[in-house]
Amino acid sequence: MSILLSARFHTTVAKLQQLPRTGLTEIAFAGRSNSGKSTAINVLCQRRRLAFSSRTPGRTQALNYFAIGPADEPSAYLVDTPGYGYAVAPLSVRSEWDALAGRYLGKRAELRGLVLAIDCRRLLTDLDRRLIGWVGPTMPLVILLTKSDKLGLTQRREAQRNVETELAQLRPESNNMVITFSATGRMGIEQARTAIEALLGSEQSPDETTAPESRSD
Ligand SMILES: Nc1nc2c(ncn2[C@@H]2O[C@H](COP(=O)(O)OP(=O)(O)OP(=O)(O)O)[C@@H](O)[C@H]2O)c(=O)[nH]1
Ligand SMILES: [Mg+2]
Repeated sequence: MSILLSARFHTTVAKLQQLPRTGLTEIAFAGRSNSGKSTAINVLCQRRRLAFSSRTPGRTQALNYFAIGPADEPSAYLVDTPGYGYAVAPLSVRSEWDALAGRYLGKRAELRGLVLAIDCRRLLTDLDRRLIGWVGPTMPLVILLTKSDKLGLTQRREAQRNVETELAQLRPESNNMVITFSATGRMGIEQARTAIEALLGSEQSPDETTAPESRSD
């Protein structure tokens, strides 16, 4: 069973000073407004309304933390971040994004991976490229090509190839994963869970675990 199924709401953070001080690993979900971040969290965690999804862009304005792992002792957090690029958002909202989500994504030491939601019909936009640059070349990145139910098979493959090619240019040194994903069409869900579990370091089953003395690192 995926550890993501243990997810439950933990806290909402509206200011950087409120960030948890537990030191636990965090995996952030980011992307343009309306790209399907909150919906992806819900389907990956198999919970209907864990993260709030909405037709109204800009719905998520704070960082929402979800704890995973044993109920009495969380082992990590998934963090839903506010979307960017909502064209008609007032300037004050945009600078709030920089002050909270932007600084969180660029500076948080606990952040061990970024799940980037990209609408498969829009592909990478300048704001996405800026975010990828902002988190740096060593941040593990999983891209979900969301809403893939909106495209036919040939277009889905094209979209995937397009984004993979661009990522190989943007981050040639890094291991980039691109997943054709759809919450409503139930595509790529297991693949995304496995990728996120790998980011959390929980992918190993006990019999695959290397004995500490035989580790090379
Ligand atoms: N067809 C289709 N629609 C989807 C899918 N995933 C999300 N949506 C729709 O896209 C809209 C936005 O989804 P959200 O999950 O709220 O997007 P978000 O990225 O969290 O948006 P913000 O919080 O505003 O940044 C909603 O109307 C969803 O129902 C999908 O896989 N397929
Ligand atoms: Mg959202």
